[in-house]
Amino acid sequence: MNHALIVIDMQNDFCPGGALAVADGDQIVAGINARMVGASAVILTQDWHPPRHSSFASQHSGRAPLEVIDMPYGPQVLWPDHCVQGTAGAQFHPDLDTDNADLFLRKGFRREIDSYSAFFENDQSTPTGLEGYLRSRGLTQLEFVGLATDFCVAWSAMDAARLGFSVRVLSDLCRGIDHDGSMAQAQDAMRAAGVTLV
Ligand code: VGL
Ligand code: ZN
Repeated sequence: MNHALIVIDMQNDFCPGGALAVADGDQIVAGINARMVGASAVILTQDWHPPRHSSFASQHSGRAPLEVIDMPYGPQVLWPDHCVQGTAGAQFHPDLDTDNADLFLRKGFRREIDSYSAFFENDQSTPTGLEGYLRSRGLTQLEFVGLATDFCVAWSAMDAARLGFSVRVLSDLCRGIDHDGSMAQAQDAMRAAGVTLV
């Protein structure tokens, strides 16, 4: 077995009570902890935005969260301020077993560009370095869990498949935002990209 468990954005702001809460986001923590046992590597990602990040609706006058704007790198959904570096909302859910992590990967730290995927920023070309880490450790089979299914999990899983990794998304251990049909769309897109939804 050489599979890596990649846990996407299990942070307070994506859990009930957080700034960008995903329904029942906290319900998957125990299952994710259990899944860490038996993985060859555990990687935890963290959405990690500077204050006044360009994905925040608050930075665009007259715009509200969930509206879509055109950025130089393509369309961008606007979000409430969330996962600001150093804040409580950016911390992992307190019950997440972070002691098992081999690697913490932070993303979305450049003000001018968002990064849903753990592999590339939203221009789909600026790498985060995760691909090199996995390849140099010989990790070819990836399991994705976490938040949110239809954004950061889906974008990460599709990039991984495009890069040639064998990719499974464990749906029971993910929860989605599901805005405007985004959940069904993400599931179709993941399947089309060669991702196995379990
Ligand atoms: C996410 C929206 C904005 C996610 C992160 O983790 O899915 N979604 N930032
Ligand atoms: Zn974000």
